[in-house]
Amino acid sequence: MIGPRSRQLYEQARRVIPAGVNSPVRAFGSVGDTGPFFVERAEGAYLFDADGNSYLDYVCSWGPLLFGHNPPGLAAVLNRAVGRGTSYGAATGLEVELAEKIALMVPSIQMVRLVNSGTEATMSAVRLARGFTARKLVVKCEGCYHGHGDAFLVKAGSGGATFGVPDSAGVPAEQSTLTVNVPYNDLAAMEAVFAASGKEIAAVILEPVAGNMGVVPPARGYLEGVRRVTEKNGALLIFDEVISGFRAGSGGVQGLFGITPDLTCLGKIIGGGLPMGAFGGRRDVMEMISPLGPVYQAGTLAGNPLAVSAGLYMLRRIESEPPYEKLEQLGARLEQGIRANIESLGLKLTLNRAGSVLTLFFNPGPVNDFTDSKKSDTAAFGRYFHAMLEQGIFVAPSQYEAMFISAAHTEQEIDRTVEANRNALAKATS
Ligand code: HOZ
Repeated sequence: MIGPRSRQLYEQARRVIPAGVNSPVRAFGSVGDTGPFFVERAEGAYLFDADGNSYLDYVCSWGPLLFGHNPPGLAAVLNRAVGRGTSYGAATGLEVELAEKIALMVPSIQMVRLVNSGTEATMSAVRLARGFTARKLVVKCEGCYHGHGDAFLVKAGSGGATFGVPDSAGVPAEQSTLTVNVPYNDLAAMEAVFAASGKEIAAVILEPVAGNMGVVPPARGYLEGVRRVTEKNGALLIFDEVISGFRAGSGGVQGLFGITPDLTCLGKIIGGGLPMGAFGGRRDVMEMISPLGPVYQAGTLAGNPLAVSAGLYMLRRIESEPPYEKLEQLGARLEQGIRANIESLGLKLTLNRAGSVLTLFFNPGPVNDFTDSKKSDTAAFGRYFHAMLEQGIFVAPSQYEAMFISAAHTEQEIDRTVEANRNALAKATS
């Protein structure tokens, strides 16, 4: 399915870009050696590559495209914004409107800073937590991924898990010792870390629904328990809702579960497909940021008017046309179809779903943490990935990622996906 033009671009790309890609998982490296297809354009639920192939897209730019590619009206919004200049390095009314909307929609956010990516958001949130608490340690969960800041590349999910380098070279050992890892969904382990080092822990950061070891929802009571233990010990709780923010619901996972973290990291959907992240939360904590307080954080392109315009488009559309019921229906339909395929083929695979994100693990399961997730048969996943691609369906090229459904997907496309899934499973497991 990887056509001659894509192959040629890949050859060219590899000469000037490491592995030919600007983000590791895109290289398709863990699912074989074909190299990736190269995208030319996208519309609705579809990607079109340089060879004229189309793909029903379940990567959706890894999450931002809640309403699909090039949703109606966004191009006009961006064209108007371009006409007013692409970057000012100065404050705008648009930023105020976006910040007010975020604060209205995300329950825990009283103040928010806009940055350029989810990685910037998590790095800044951790610095802020350390500055606020005057403590050093950060607790994260094995297999959670919080971008590529040094503090997080210890037992990291996503590309780290995909390529078997969860602990990155280039992160000084001294830095790694400040990050404490615990298994996801294991409250006893979290409590034990606090019992041992509670006075040194600045923050716990976690994905309230994990999405980067594949999708792993929180066990009943887990998030509530983490909230309790952090509060009791004076540590901040940081929810990384870069994936789940505005996807799990307009208030993210925290809105669904009624849990109030101290800080929240956002990205993806708030940029509407343009580069943007944000971190926000308690007013007393956020007021520690420069120039109000001593914690430094800045950015030339932060609050960029194009990204902010795209973000406002997304949040306004969420308000006027909430997509969550439809996304849940599509997610449930896909889940039922895949489960029926697994059963009729007599396979032992695990499907985890949280609303419009899901992962099919080549693993009998259950998958509740990174140890479980890593038991997956990644070779079989690679065969499955290519068998889906041959049928014109693009799922993430890694076992340790999520499938994203957008509101541009339809029931017919879900049904086509279920049929392709059956063929691909039969092929991948024979
Ligand atoms: N680390 C991202 C997925 N969790 C991949 C980003 C990309 O390749 O665009």
